[in-house]
Amino acid sequence: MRVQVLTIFPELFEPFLSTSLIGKAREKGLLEVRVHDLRDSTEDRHRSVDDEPYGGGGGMVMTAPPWIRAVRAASEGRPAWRVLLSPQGARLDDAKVRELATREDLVLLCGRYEGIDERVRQTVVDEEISIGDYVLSGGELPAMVLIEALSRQVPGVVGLADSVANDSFRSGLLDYPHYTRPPVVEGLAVPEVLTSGNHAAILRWREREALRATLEKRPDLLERPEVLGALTREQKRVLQEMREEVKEKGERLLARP
Ligand code: 4GX
Repeated sequence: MRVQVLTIFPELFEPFLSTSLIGKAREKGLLEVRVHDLRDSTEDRHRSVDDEPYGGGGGMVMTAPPWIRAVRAASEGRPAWRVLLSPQGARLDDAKVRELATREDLVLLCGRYEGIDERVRQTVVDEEISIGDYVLSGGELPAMVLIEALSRQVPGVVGLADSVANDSFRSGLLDYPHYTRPPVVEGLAVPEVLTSGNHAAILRWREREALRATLEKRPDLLERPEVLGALTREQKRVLQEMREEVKEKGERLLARP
């Protein structure tokens, strides 16, 4: 997969792209990332990329011509899927990451200031994506979030052990709790089953705890048809049991004099 990034701050990407999983994926040739300085697509002496908004108001707006030139140059030869990072976009989630990861060529547009001239979106953008409902100062961090999530879906980037662990999100449930040495931390012991050596029991415990974590932290996930549909009869039984437990606990608290 090839990802190209358009930004006025290319230097923000260097350490991110050379570190850990992404650095290795690039070395192995599994992932190609090219970062372009938008200013290289300007044609004036000052290499300017912004101007005052028509209609007035505070702040500056990024001008269309450098963006349009930069996107066209990046898509030349190999047609790419062009993504604008912005708070106006559709929210990024696991399904969208998997869908984007099937594309051979991506171009990510990282805007700054109050935004980009609307005609850029109209002419050279295929899709607008947001990483969440909060306002950042630029699309660079969202682009890095997207690249990191995408790289994990490229075959060979994440090791086998990790990918199996990651499958717990694939089921639509949250992950189960993890423990490592030392055996006691602040008086809290490791759940005994994890040191029992009974692998079937460990598997059952993890499945249960994944359900419990989801019910307690993200009950909304358990309302999604695709998540409910993937639960086994046993998981549905356990879930019902946990819901009754929670309900009884609530009733006991309410009945307290
Ligand atoms: N998820 N921002 C982009 C400038 C901008 C505005 C409009 C293009 C169009 C953000 C987010 C985000 C702040 C990045 C505004 N560029 N991007 N920037 N949340 O907040 O993606």
